[in-house]
Amino acid sequence: MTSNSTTELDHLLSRALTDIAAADDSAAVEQLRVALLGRQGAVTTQLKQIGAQPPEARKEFGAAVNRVRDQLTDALSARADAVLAAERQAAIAAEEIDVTLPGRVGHSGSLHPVTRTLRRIEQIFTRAGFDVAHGPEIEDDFHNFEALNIPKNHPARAMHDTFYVSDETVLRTHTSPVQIRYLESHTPPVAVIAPGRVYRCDSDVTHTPMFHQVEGLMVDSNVSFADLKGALVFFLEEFFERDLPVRFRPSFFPFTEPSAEVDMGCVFCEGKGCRICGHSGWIEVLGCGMVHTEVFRQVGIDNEEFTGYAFGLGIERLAMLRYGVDDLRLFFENEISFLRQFS
Ligand code: 2NL
Repeated sequence: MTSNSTTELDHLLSRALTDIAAADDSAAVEQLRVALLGRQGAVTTQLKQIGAQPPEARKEFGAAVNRVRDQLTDALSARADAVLAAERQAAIAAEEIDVTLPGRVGHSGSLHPVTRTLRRIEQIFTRAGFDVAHGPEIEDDFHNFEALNIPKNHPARAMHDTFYVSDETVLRTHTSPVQIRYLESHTPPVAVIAPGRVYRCDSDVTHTPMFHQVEGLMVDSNVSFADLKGALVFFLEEFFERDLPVRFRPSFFPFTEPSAEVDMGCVFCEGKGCRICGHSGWIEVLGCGMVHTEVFRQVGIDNEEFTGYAFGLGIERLAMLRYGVDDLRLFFENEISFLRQFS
């Protein structure tokens, strides 16, 4: 064997071993295997040279090339195993789940502020002995208007901004018709509140076409305006959880006589005067009065034997005052950041 060939083989072997040691993934090892032992590979090329050696050198050269081939085969195989093991280890580490990490807490919902306010109002009145009545949101003309002393062509119909379903059918403009129905099916004494959705064809910054109302009605012998005042002052002080100045101003409703609007001392400025109360120190919260004799006549209640008081209030309005909400429309936009504040 020529020393030239031996040196070439030694170089091939040591370069190949260095390359194999540096191959850091399966693809690199495979690439080296092809480059060394493949059909056109460096070692294969040497094997093909055996025949070209002088006859006396062939045996030794052949043995040397075979040793190099065997050594590199072993080195490649060992490197492939090591690289594959490392790759599996990395894949497992990447998929590892840390079961000791804290869990994600689910968000629980909350009641809408209008619902909360309504429940609070119902609780106060049921504790005082009032029944809670419900009725249809699509009403006939008789229960929504006629029985409440609002005949056809009466100017009061104009101030109700009614949604008409047909000539004789409307979306109720107040929950009074629920109380008319209650009076048709119960005999006095009665004490009832009627909460629910009402509809008016009106939409601006301070009006929504649907809003919520609670009306109340008490009918018995000897019910007086003093009873009305006592009930409403009790209700407002319970609702706002404080002593409140309350005043009754003469007003007009077709279904009550006399009628009054009720103001309470402004809860924002303690009556000193602010933007919310128009610098008057008072906020209007209710309408009320003694049930009109015509209403009793319509439902067949004897005006000689019975008297009654009635009142109506807007739930959104009370919710705004209780929770300090300054824009009615927030109740209907369902902004999650707004609603979360009531959980
Ligand atoms: C208001 C005013 C009011 C009534 C509602 C009523 C019901 C019957 C008979 C007589 Cl069955 N009256 N309801 C009385 C006075 C005022 O509501 O400002 N509501 C938001």
